[in-house]
Amino acid sequence: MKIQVSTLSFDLADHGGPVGDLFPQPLSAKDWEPYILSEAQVRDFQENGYISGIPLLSANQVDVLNKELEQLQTPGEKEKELFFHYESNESEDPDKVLFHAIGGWRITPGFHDLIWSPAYRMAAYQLLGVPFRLFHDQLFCKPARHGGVVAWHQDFSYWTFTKPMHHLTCWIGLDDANTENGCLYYVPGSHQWGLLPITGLTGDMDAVRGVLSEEQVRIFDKKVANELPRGYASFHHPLMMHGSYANYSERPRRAIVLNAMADGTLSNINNYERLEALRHFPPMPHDVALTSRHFPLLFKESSELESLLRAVPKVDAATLYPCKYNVLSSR
Ligand SMILES: O=C(O)CCC(=O)C(=O)O
Ligand SMILES: [Fe+2]
Repeated sequence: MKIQVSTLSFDLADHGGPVGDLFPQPLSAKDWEPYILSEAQVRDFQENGYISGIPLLSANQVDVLNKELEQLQTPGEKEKELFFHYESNESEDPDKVLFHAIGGWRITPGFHDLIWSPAYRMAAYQLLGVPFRLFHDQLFCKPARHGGVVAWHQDFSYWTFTKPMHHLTCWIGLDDANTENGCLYYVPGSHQWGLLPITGLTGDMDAVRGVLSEEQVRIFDKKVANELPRGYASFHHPLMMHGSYANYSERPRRAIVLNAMADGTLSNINNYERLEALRHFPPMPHDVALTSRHFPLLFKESSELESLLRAVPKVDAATLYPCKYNVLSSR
């Protein structure tokens, strides 16, 4: 990958834009058009809480990222300090492995520039409905044969150190993912269940059932497998119920996840009980907007894009991201 910036910072968070040419950037409003989600896709997201089958990476981009992933899985001491979270094996099952790391975008150029992917940015803008920032990225990698689970959860249950709830997750496959190698599953419509408590991420797959109503358990059984070819993505709502089973297959199942938040999202850290989990995160003073270089602005409504943005289908943000979760998260 060609690096455009003459001197690269060791911490790529110092660069508030792409540092290479892996993700060519639109030069005019017209160049954004191929990435616009249809009216029907936006409606599906609003109704079901997720959409899938979005092409995001070319074969070459996947190869570059998988190469860089090798570096992220064997980082030097100094590189490791840049991660907000790093577990080479977070699985609670001693016979399984789940690599989980947050902050890879600060370390290698490909993962850094991925957050600037135009396909990602246009879709995320339409599904959030407003200008947004990177919240953080997450690598979830399951090796062949003994890859661990990611238990059923809602992302926002882990994110109540921010407010209000106006976030979006993008899951991107770095391998073909299907039911054999531990693809993600969704429960359509579960984004309307309200905020549920944390029941664990890497232990008992089904722990969340203990906090669901009978009706929810019934709907839960209508889960759908999010099978995707590598380079394709799904997007889900911060209250969407999702999880992935073990990988017993002969293939790895690697994924990079991008989490975005509306520009103007505030820290709610004084109301957060799991401060230990944030010990490597940047300072986030309570009630102050998260605007530092660790949370780069990825999409703004510039004058150049104005007429295009008026025309693109967008979610009804007030319905989809109701402010009551602001109150709930301050309990
Ligand atoms: O990759 C997985 O299995 C889990 C991903 C996840 O929890 C997410 O995308 O929010
Ligand atoms: Fe998640």
